[in-house]
Amino acid sequence: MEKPKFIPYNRPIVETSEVLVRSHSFYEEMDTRRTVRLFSDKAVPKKVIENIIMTASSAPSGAHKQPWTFCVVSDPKIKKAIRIAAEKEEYDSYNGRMSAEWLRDLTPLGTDWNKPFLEIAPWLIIVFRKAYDLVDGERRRCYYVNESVGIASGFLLVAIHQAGLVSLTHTPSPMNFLQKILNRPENERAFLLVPVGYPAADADVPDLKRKPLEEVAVFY
Ligand code: IYR
Repeated sequence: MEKPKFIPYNRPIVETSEVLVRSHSFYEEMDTRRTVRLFSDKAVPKKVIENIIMTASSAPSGAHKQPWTFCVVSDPKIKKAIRIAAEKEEYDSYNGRMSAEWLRDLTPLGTDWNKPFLEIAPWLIIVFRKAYDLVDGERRRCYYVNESVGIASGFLLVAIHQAGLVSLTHTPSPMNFLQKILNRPENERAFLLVPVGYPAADADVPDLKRKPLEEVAVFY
């Protein structure tokens, strides 16, 4: 076995009073994040997308395999192909595949099978998870892939919000059409589709309330 190489962890210690301030102000900032479905077509520089992807890719992952690929689409022809394929699946889902309970649960969100944001948002980031790694054509294991890619996707959403942009976690189901349209290798599976951009001038969001601490945490 190779000896592991360690380096000092020397991020400066933050005073507890300052930790309190920072944790509260970050919570307040994150609490203003909303899933937005009405996008502006206003351009966003590619460098911004590169920065938020590097933030996402800084997430922890099983055995540090970073089992993800972020596919980024701005080409209108590819966006259109994705929209057509996604709306076909969504139409079938909303008209028979989803249960009555599921449809009822979605009523407050006002969603339906129409997905215009797939063409309007300047960027689509499609997160792929790697079921396994392919190194010179050989299979190598990845670990806790769903957990790892879920955490990286969370980082991605935080980075988008922090930059001042909006996003939406879109999960057309089934999603294998994305693997085909984007010509991904056999080890990659579509995980999440995240349009990124500025909100439309008239964007509105459902009037949702978040659960209070007592409902989401138990202290022992
Ligand atoms: N994937 C569909 C349906 C949908 C499902 C859930 I759970 C949501 O929170 C929102 C939508 C769609 O994107 O419309």
